[in-house]
Amino acid sequence: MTATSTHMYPRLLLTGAAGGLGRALRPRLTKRCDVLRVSDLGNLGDAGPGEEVMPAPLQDRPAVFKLLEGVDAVIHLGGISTEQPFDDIVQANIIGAYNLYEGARLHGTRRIVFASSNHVTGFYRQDEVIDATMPVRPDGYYGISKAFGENLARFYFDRYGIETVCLRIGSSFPAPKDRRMLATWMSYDDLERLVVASLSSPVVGYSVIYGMSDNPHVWWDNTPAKHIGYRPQDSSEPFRAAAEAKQPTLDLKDPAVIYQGGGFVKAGPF
Ligand code: NAI
Ligand code: 15L
Repeated sequence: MTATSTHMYPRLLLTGAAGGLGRALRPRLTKRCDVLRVSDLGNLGDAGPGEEVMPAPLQDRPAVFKLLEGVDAVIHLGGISTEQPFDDIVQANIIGAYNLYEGARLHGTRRIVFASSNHVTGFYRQDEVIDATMPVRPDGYYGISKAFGENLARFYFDRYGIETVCLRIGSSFPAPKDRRMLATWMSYDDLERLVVASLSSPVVGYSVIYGMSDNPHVWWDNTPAKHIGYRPQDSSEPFRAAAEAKQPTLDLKDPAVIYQGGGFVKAGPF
């Protein structure tokens, strides 16, 4: 917090601001800082009150360094969000993450909230409950790129003291799309709660937390991340009947039903 601002992080950077989660968070985050700098490859529209619009491809190092100038904290959502050919993933998610952390180091950014993914551990089974202290089991190149981002965050904390909360987001959409998402779903309101908790928790160091609502059956135990203070208030339960009607039976031999990563475990080859 500065002498002239009431916000802990006066200037926030939101990458991936033109995407699904970026569009949901943008109006919510403008209220929580003096200036919200929004960035993406896609159409960001005009800058609203308290906003700066700075388009940038994440793989463009000079552009990303510029993006970090004067930034106190980052919500890093930008990048490829599904399983895709490795060469594309490398540019956006691996080189892009390096550029972001290096820019943060150069410009003194203090905290990063990194949109990781449940696909970092997608090859655990749906009949087991895991927590973030267990070894990663990525379910594709996308999951591997998120595991790289988490390791990069760990390194930038250990060496440079830049704090990160890695959000292993489950499925954040307006509603669960299938029966798997009854376990993995996170509402946009809970996403906002999770991001706000990740920014405002006094000491996070390097932390990893699964992003899900208060769903009745879940595969992830967030006990190791209690210090973040995330309290989900929504649940997938009201969507259960519709999801079961859409998908009345499950093929228990289908890898998408066996593993937590769902369809991602069998995506490709490209
Ligand atoms: P999205 O695909 O709608 O948004 C990602 C944004 O990143 C897009 O607007 C895209 O233009 C931008 N982008 C892609 N490549 C870029 C590049 N090279 N340079 C600059 N910008 C680039 O994805 P969504 O759903 O909004 O997810 C946001 C973040 O959260 C992603 O990192 C995703 O991997 C992660 N996540 C999302 C989940 C969800 O359920 N929505 C679940 C788990 C993780
Ligand atoms: C993700 O990481 C993806 O970004 C998102 O599109 C969803 O498919 C989600 O995981 C999921 O696992 O449902």
